[in-house]
Amino acid sequence: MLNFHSENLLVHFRRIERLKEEASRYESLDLNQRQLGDLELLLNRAFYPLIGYQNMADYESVLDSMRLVDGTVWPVPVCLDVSEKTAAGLKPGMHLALRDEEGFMLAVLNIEDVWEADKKRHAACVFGTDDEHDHPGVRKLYREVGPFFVGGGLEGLHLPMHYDFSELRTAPAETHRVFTQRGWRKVAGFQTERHLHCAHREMVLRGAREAGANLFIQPVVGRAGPNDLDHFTLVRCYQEFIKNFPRNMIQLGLIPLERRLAGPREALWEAIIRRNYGCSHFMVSEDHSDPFAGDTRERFYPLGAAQELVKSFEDEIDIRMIPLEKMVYVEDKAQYFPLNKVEPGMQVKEISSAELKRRLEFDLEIPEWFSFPGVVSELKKAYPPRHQQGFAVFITGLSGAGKSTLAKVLYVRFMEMRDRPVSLLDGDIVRKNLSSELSFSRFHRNLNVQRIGFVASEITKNRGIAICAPIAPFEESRQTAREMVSPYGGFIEVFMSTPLEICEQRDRKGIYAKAKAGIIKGVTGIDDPYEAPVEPELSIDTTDLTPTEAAQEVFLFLEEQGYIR
Ligand code: PPS
Repeated sequence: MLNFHSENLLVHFRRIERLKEEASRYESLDLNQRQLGDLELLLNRAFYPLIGYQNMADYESVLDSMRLVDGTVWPVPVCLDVSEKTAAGLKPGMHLALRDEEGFMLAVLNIEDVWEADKKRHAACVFGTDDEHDHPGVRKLYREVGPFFVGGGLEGLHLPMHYDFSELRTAPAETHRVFTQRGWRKVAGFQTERHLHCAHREMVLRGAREAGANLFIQPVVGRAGPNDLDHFTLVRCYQEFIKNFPRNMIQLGLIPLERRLAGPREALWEAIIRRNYGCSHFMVSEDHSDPFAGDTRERFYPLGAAQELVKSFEDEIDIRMIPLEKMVYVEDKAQYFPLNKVEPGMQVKEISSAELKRRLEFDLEIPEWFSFPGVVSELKKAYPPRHQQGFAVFITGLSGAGKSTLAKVLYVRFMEMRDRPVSLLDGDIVRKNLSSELSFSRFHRNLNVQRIGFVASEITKNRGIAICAPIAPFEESRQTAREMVSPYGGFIEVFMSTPLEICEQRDRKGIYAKAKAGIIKGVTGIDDPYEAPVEPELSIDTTDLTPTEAAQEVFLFLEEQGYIR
């Protein structure tokens, strides 16, 4: 059990002042989000009994036997990873100041070992394969984790700071206190990172009741980044979810754990961590921490292996395993049943997450047997129906193909509708304001289109309409723009396919004449390429179309797709 004399690894304030003074002579490292999660769990003692990053001997022992050198069960390495360059400047006996992304010093690492990791061996031991194509956890280890590891004890100055949901980010010492205050002798920990609905309520309630335990729902969440829309929605949904339980039997807490997806080993590790938070039981599903859990692919680890491993260590790690059973809704009984108790002839109903998303997008019914009104209302706020989402109309084509004219007609018509804010990012406007220093080289054109994509994605995120009308001659940057906008709303690529001869005849700005006279070089369509879009949502040739007719094609498409009504 947690030793309350060391409920965290933070040092006394006089020692903090001393360390701050000395830190100017230390090497320094800014931790990324993944590393900050590990540091927080070391400092707040969720990783008890670790008092710092594992040294080489403990690391090797963890790989080989799932134990520290002293015999304590510990199945997953916790080391600080650094680049080759950083490692070259570090030696045993030195101190390393660990800082957050803003450079604020959080801890000092007293270095014991620095070594180059044998990642293949690491992967084979922890994940059961060294092939990155087989396992996303291995891919992450190879690609995102630094090649050198550093081990040593920690002196903490501050816990990493959080500005969102801070009241839910309870440390182990606090959860111990809460459980004791409430008189909870038995507490079952439940870890999740998904949206939770009625089936999950039935599943965790059933597990907790069988063990006679209260519930500690502890979702895994990272630090909120600027583009992290879903993180806020998830936590709001959890807050709504727990309202549907009997009173005084459920507690919600967030944990900044960077999951490795190491299947059974990870389940055992997570059980140890929950014990440190004060849980007496931990709920384990048959595919717990499997990299392919929750999708349609075959699981990487044998079903039930995680439950068996945790069960076999129950006494030693001092926490009981509760096997979780998948629950399904049986329509004729109007009730949830464990999957293995469903009899032939029973009508089972399910809604996949893809189907749920579709229903949200098209504003369709989400039945009460599936989810709770509070959860659905939070989801609706985050995933509004298409007619309330933002979108970008991205018009691309040669100079003179009719982009600006179409953009202007769309602009006034959207303004007339008055249901969403509208921004016009015409090629000329952008070139004057956002990209005034750029030339027409391939690199600069791509950069220009990328900037337009960024602005359009911000507008879309805030549920506005962005009308973009650059030439955008290259597929690569059009694709980048699509990727930036799509997470937040629709991206409608409109290819103005008006032939070059027609554009040349129009030549309103005279650029084709100048190009032919050799006054300007690198004009798109003349001596610079235009790559036609591969799969645009719409192709419009304005040779024989009026601007109103061209706009009507766009409106029909938007209506059909549900963006306007
Ligand atoms: S790009 O390729 O998307 O970055 O171009 P864009 O920002 O849309 O700018 C196109 C307008 O700039 C004028 N212009 C040129 N176009 C093409 N090639 C060269 N070399 C060039 N030099 C200046 C041109 O008038 C474009 O305006 P539109 O409205 O498209 O006719």
